[in-house]
Amino acid sequence: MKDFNTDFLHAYFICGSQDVPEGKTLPGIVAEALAAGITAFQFRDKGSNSTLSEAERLPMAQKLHQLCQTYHVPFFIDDDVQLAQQVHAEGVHVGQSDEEIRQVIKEVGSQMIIGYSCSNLTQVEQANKISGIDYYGSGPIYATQSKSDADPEIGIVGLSQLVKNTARPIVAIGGITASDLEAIAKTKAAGAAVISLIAQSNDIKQTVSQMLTAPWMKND
Ligand code: TZP
Ligand code: MG
Repeated sequence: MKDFNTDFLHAYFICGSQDVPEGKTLPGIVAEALAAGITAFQFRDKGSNSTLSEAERLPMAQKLHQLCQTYHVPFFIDDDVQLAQQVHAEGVHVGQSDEEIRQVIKEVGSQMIIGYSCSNLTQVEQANKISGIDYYGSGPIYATQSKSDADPEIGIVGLSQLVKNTARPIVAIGGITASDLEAIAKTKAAGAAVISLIAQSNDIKQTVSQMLTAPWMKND
């Protein structure tokens, strides 16, 4: 059975081999982030800068899932429902152009947490009509270096508009830095999802602590 809690979205770390700075390893960064207290992890390995082959992706996903289990932190797979099933991930996150969301819900919605990217108001309103989605990822708040085909930035104003019209918790994503967290929390978004803020941090413990202590809404 799936177990979803909005608090999972407070400090949501996304990372794949393409995001790892020189001198670090993917399991090393994930272990550091977990020890620092991240509340969810998503394995998102893609693009021309990925250093993993198809064959290496499965054992890496298994290893990262095991690490997450040690910390009782939910493990998500980006896009790849089959890989998520193979490693018994707690969740899967799909975009608008990935496998059709209704199909994903049919296949794994009873076992896995379902995240869905909704970049703008039209997409949120459409998604609100579909049952079985647990949370939405917003459109990029700011410019991002971590996704080459990112949708247009929506800013804090755009995020507020999505939050006001959503039927589900929304995690903010895209170019988020520590100084943005307070404004993001004030929109009543459920949390922040980041790649570079953690992957490129010189002090992961402090970065994650800033994410955890942003004034997120109390969920009780
Ligand atoms: N989806 C929208 S923006 C983005 C994804 C996966 C990348 C976020 O990375 P960063 O480094 O936190 O901007
Ligand atoms: Mg995707």
